[in-house]
Amino acid sequence: MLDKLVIATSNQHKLKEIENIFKGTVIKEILPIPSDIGEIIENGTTFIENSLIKAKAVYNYTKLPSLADDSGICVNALNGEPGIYSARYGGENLGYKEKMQLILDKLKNKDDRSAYFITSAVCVLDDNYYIALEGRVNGKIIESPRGFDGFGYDPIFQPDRYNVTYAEMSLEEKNSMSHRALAMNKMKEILSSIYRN
Ligand code: ITT
Repeated sequence: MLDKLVIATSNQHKLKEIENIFKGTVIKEILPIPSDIGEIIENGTTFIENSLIKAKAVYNYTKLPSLADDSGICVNALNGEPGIYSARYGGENLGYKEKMQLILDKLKNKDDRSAYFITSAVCVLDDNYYIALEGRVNGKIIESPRGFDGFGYDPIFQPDRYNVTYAEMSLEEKNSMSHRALAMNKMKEILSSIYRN
């Protein structure tokens, strides 16, 4: 058993999705990020670098195994934008309705609306050991937002082989196939094999 795992995110939606995936596994207790940790500067140039920065910062502060998630949406016709800048796209203070509109405006007159969501997950276990992996789901940007569940860019993203957006799925449905679920389920398997006894 792993006694405690800190989820190194200040995004409550992500925390909820991750808790839902890890409940009832080899992890006894899931802890949120300490409220007094201060700002963690995500100045990496890739998703993996940023999740390592977050997981290491929380591990160094708590000295407990820490799991971070850096994720985003990448639109192929926009050269992968917003990508690692998904949370800051169009400016930190711009709401998600406006951020989504920005993408929709930039895609006007473009034939290729393909996009993907990616999660890079890093779990720092101790001073010498971390696990890093990714989950990715391909799909497309629809013409206008649909659905009210989820968060962020969920209302404009429709995964391949589905006719609903992420925001039209329940938490359980999104967690059965999302980029975050793919990454976190792999992480769950690895942690289970390490901490089985
Ligand atoms: P932490 O860094 O504290 O984990 P954050 O929200 O800043 O929280 P990221 O740096 O990974 O997280 O930024 C990811 C952004 O990408 C996030 O704010 C959303 O806008 C978007 N995003 C990530 N996963 C998403 C999902 O499942 N559905 C919709 N949007 C998502």
